[in-house]
Amino acid sequence: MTDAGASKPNAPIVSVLMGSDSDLPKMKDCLDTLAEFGIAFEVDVISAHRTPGRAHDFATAAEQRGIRVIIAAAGGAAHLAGVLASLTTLPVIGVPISSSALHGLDALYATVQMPPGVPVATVGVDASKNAAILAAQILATADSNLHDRLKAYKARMADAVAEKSQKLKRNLGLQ
Ligand code: RP5
Repeated sequence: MTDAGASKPNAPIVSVLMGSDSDLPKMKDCLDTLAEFGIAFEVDVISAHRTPGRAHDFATAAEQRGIRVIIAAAGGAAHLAGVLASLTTLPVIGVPISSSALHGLDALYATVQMPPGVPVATVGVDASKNAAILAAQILATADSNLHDRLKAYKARMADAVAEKSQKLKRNLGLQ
C-alpha cells in the first residue's frame, strides 16, 4: 500500500460540506474524528438550493484539488450530497441532519434514495462520526498507517464493550 496524500501531507484530502452553518453542532463529531485519525480536511458551507453554482464549481474541481472523499451534510430536502455525487466520481458520504419538523426522516430519504448510477453512501441521521470513520476506511485502502490506526480504534472499541459486559455482570451479581 502507498500512503494516501503522501506527496502533500498538509493538503486536505477530505472535504466536509454542510448545507448551513446551523448543521455544525451535528457535524462536530465528524470533524473531531477526522482530526483524531490525523486526516487533513477542509470545511465549508455550500447549499444545493441556495448556492447551486458553488455546489457545481466545488464538485467539478474537488478531485483536481486532491480531495479523495467528500462528506456532505444537509437537513430537510437534503439534496447536497446527491447533487455533488452527480458531478464527480469521488466517493460521497451523505449525512442526513435532523433540522426540520420531520426530524431528519426527510433528509434521510432525500440523501439515501439516489437513482442507479449515482450512489451516495448514506450514514444514519446525525451520524456524522460514522461519516468520518467511513471516510477513513476508504482512505485506508491506500494508506497503511491509517489502516493500522483504524485497526487499533476497532480493537479499543471491542475492549470497551468487553469491559461493559464484565461491569454489567458484576453489577447484577452474576459474577
Ligand atoms: C438545510 O436546511 C441545511 O442543511 C440545514 O439543515 C437546514 C436549515 O438551514 P438554515 O435555515 O439554518 O440555514 O439546507
